[in-house]
Amino acid sequence: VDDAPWWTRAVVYQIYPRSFSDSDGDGTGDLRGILDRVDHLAELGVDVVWLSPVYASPQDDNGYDISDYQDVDPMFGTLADLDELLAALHARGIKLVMDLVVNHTSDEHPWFRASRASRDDPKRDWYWWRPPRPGLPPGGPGAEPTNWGSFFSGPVWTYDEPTGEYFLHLFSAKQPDLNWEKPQVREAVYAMMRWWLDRGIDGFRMDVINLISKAVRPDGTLPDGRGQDGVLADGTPFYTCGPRIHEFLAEMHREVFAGRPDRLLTVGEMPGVTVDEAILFTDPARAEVDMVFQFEHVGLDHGPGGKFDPRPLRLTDLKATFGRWQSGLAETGWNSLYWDNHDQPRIVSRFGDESPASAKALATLLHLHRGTPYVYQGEELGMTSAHLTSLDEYRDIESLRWVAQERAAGHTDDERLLAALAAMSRDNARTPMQWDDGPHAGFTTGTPWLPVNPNHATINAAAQRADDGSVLHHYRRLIALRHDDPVVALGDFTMLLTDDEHVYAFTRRLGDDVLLVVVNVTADARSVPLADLGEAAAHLRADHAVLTHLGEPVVDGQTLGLRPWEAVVFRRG
Ligand code: ISL
Repeated sequence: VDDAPWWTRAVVYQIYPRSFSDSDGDGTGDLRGILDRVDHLAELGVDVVWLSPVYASPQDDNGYDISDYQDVDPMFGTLADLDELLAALHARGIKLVMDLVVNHTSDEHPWFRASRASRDDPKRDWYWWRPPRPGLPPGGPGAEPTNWGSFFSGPVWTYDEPTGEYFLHLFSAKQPDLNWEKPQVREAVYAMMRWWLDRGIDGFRMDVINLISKAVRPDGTLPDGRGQDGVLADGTPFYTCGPRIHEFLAEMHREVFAGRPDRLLTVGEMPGVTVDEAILFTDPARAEVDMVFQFEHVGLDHGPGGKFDPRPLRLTDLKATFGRWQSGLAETGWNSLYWDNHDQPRIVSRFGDESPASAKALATLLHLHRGTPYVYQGEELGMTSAHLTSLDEYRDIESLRWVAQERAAGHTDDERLLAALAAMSRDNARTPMQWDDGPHAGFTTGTPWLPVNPNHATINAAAQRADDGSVLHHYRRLIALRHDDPVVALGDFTMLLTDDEHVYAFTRRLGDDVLLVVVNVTADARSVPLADLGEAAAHLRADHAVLTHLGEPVVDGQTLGLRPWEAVVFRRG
């Protein structure tokens, strides 16, 4: 227990800077805005801040398209502001982890400008340039080097007329993929990372880092995906945890992290990662990354048509998924735990019913698992999805390009498009942070870049700070529990009630210490026979509760009664 890494007891808070706090009234959040709010983070008790990108960027994908890795975009401030923020966080005992976006750069990065300039430029093969498919007019339909579809709709290839070749972009055409096969690319990335660590930052959240190794054939070609002619195919099998991914991450660790103090944190964002791969990525003996973000639980409500074809969550699917990740990483490796981030609709609108009780129930469920919890700005208030009422209000490139694609395919029913975006768009999580009930929720004195949710009248930080029963104070208690209670950080995990569609229950055990966690994931009252909760519930009494949010638990010797959205953590007596 004593030699477990510090991050097994830590909670990370994600800041999406454009939506957090605006200091200068231009409607977009900035670094000095964050500086004004550091006490909110200290009061919540988080150990680490993960800051989404603030680097120089054309903002095609809100900063995930970087044109200078070693400068701050003027819309967010300056490097001096960032140094000041780092010092202010460190003064409160909070670490700062930066976003690392190196699967791709912006097309306006000097590396890509050089690469694009001519076929003989020394940086030409820092990116993936390929000739058109033979026999078809270059730039025309079907002439792309492979048939892969992009994460943001359309093909992953864009034709560049002046040099007569296509370049690869898994995301937007303004986010060309770097060629990690090239040692000079890797060295340039590692040098940049060392520069940031030398500046005093405490680690990296690595954007889509499991997509950097592409399954290139010895002759330099990339394989087609299986699919019908004329329809874009799924290219993910050819770059998800690709052939050299472990080699690249081990090399990065050697070149960047080895020999540095163990205060650092690395977390790899990994769409499509499996438990078996995650064991390899997070095995400390392999020295790759500390933990990964997996995506299985945030795909459980995707329908056959993908994320914009949502279906209701089945609680048993969530149990099967989380249960598999908990047991898979029990012996080797480590989990990260998250509901919300800047790419996901808000959990209270998605798996909850937007009530404060549902926010607290879902928070308790997640935070009592084994792993490092991540809290996304506003989640600690129970902030809801955006409820935008018109397609014109959306700003997210993924949403806009999906709408354009649907319309091009003749699907012009705006009501249907709006309903899909209202459920799943990334903008749901990007509305401004709700600080108070004043104009624009205290986020800005100007016009916010994305509308403030009108429910800031009731859901806001100022009101919740003053209310000990608020969602905010519940998150504060969950974070404190992880700090103070070794069984929360390190105890074994056992899932209970695996077939129950309404109640989520599990135990955590460390030596003789046992916690029993029971969560009613519905808006109806429920009751659970104590016998179904196993040995941990044998002598259960209401006063064994260590965390509640709806009053004293209802235990009668035979059953545990659960109020709507009630979550209780008991310690075995
Ligand atoms: O939200 C998604 C699209 O459905 C995800 O596939 C998302 O694109 C994926 O999680 C990768 O996300 C990260 O890289 C993207 C960026 O747009 C996201 O904001 C970032 O979190 C490209 O850099």
